[in-house]
Amino acid sequence: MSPTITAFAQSPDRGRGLARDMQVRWALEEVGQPYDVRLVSFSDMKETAHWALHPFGQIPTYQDGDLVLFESGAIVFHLAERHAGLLPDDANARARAIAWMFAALSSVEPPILELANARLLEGDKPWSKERLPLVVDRIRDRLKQLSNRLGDADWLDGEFSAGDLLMVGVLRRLSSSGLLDEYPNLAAYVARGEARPAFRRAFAAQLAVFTAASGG
Ligand code: GTB
Repeated sequence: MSPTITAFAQSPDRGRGLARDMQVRWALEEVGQPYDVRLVSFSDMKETAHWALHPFGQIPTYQDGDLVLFESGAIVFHLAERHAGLLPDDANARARAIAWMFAALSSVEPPILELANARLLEGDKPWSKERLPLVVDRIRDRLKQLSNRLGDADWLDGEFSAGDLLMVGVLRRLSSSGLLDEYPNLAAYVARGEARPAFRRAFAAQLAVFTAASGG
């Protein structure tokens, strides 16, 4: 039986593929693993049945037989460990690719999430205007470092890996901010990720959910 993931029945990103089921879908497509999707509403996610799958009442979740997983990074890692295509065979190269997975989620993503929170949750606070440039500068610091490391390479460490998949997923959150365009090699890196056939299939699948939900 195919694994089942959960995704938003109506994603607030309006089909831009920014919710985290996108990374899981992408990884499943990269490794050629068919999957089912169970769509959940915001209220479904706060029901007892969903708490049993996800301790924070969120998407995505992943169920395969007896195995239930949450956290998109852990799900991508699980898929990368069990299928060929997302982690190199060489032990050292594999360890470095895993380091990039952690880097995406624990070094690059936090300031990006901070900006989303600063805009969405704190935008109306009297101190918000003063704080925003500081938050943006913290993102720029990280992007500059990442841009320096990537240089003119296609991917972060040799062949495309789960590290690139997660990093591109994180950087895509900046697409509408204009910040990525300040680092042309990072913008090109994201575009390379988005051009992968597996990404395009995953993107189309999540967009179809949004289109159907909005009656299109
Ligand atoms: N660390 C977890 C993971 O990586 O799996 C984070 C999971 C998470 O944040 N899930 C969000 C969720 O379920 C959806 S993806 N939220 C509902 C809730 O907490 O009640 C985050 C997300 C949401 C919306 C947009 N957007 O509109 O652009 C982008 C990303």
